[in-house]
Amino acid sequence: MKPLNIGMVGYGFMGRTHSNGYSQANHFFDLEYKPVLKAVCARNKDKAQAFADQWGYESVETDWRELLKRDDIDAIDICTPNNLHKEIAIAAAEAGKMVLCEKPLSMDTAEGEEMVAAVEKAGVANMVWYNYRRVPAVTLAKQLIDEGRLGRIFHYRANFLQDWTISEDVPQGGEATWRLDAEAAGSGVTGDLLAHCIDTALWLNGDITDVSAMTETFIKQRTHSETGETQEVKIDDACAFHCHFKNGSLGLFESTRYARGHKALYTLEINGEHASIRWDLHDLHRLEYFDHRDDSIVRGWRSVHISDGDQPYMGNWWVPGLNIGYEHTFIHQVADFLKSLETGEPIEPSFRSALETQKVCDAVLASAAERQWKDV
Ligand code: SOE
Repeated sequence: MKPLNIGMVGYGFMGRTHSNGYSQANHFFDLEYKPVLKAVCARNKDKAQAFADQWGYESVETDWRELLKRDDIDAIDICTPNNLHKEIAIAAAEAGKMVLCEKPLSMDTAEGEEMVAAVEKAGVANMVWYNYRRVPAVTLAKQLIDEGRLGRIFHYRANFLQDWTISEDVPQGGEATWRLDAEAAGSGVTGDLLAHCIDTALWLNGDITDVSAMTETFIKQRTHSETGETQEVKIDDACAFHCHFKNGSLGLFESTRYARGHKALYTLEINGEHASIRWDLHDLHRLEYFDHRDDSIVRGWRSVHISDGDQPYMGNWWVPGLNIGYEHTFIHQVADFLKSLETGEPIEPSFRSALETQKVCDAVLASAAERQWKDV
């Protein structure tokens, strides 16, 4: 087996999902390459060491520039807040490292363009962790659409609903709540949550041509967790937009962190001429499917339990009838990445594809700010 030496920058929630992916992929997938957890890098040495001990990283760095200088690192995995993606990704590409970047690719399109240029100029393998493409039910949805089972698509609808920032006591900034700080995150739910919905939509239903959006910031001031100062909140707490797809269908998207009762409810529904598809992250191993061509006396929504060996990824897991979950999407992404190194076929989403999501996010935010339709 060929080793693939990983240097990971950051060790938060995503650091754990990725590390688990690296540790598990070769147990379940037949692959030539095997990730080796070489180094984890974070400013706080004690915390980085504790993370390294827990997940089996061989060493620790406290400066990502030192990590890039190391000859024993093949791939840099960026799990930092969004404002650091660009600098690290470009330097990593220039150092000849493969670059795996957490979503969203960048703070905005301009940054994303520089990142795409850097990885393409360096000719290094690259990908962005839009993991929901690799939920087996979502991958199956892609297969059904590509087979033409839905026919002409009329509607694409997606939501990503959470409720963890309703209290005004939730601070902004710092390690745990950087997603509320515009300086670190770039935007709020648009870049954090709708970016997932947009990535899946572009993959399943093609390009978005123009958007009309509204955003709201419900809590205007929060305490900064590091400085203790009360500061204006500059992120979008909620965002809704509608849009046209290039294929003529209409899109409707909503995301908020103020939907009491919903923790991470990502849902999507696609309505076509012959059939419709519905999926829900809280029940992620099911794909709902309605086919109008069924015999009318038994026609209705089917809830397909995705656990059989002929459904995407499932042949690599347990036995039919047994579910897998959220963490498996990252294992799939690692397995697909390693396979892409083997075959030379680039993995998706690449930086270039993720840039398309960034363009839609920028158009959405501009549309909301200017109260106007915006072309993507
Ligand atoms: C935010 O709460 C978050 O963790 C996102 O950052 C992730 O991308 C999403 O998958 C789950 O929610």
